[in-house]
Amino acid sequence: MNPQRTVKVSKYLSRHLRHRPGQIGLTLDEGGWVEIDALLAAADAHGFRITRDELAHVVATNDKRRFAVEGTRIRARQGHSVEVDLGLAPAVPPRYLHHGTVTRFLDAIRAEGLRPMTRHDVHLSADRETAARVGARRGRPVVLTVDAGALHDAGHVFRVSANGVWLTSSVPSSHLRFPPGAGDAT
Ligand code: HQG
Repeated sequence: MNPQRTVKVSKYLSRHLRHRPGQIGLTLDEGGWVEIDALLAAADAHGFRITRDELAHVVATNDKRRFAVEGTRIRARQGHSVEVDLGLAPAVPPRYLHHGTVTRFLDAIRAEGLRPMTRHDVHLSADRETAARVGARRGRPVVLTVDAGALHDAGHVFRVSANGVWLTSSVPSSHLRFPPGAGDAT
């Protein structure tokens, strides 16, 4: 399977398992699961044929382990905009977590903290390198440090997805550290 095809299938799966299942007539259950047969049939019926081997390859080799298969079902591990309950237990975060963003969002983030925007949760990374990669999707990355230990002590709930993404509902500006000079450049 060539790399472009792998990315294309992965994006298609992300789109319909996280954001727009209804667009191809799929319904996710409350945990975000769908039968693999139903997914493949729905994709086929909407002009995007995925073979069973391709699906297995994408699930197994995905760089961020975005998809989970259990028995005959599949779901996205995180990143949903549709309402799902991933059933993740609250977890104690490390003292610091990291969030990658870009300069143009900093004024808003300083004013209102990190908000989940179109997703369920704010996504945080345990290491700066991963956060930098997340920010770099939009431009030159700016990595913010989140005082996760203090937030947790203050009663904020954190969860960690099976592929190591930390999730929380919001991060107030008071618990964010901005790199020196961030926001001064364009
Ligand atoms: C920003 C990808 C203005 C936030 C990645 C981010 C990640 C604000 C954008 C995962 C804001 C939301 C998540 C505020 C936050 N005002 N902007 N108050 N608060 N923002 O894509 O964290 O490939 O929803 O900084 O690798 O960038 O999908 O979140 O720039 O793991 O598996 O609003 O998505 O993974 O963007 O990325 P996103 P994210 P996948």
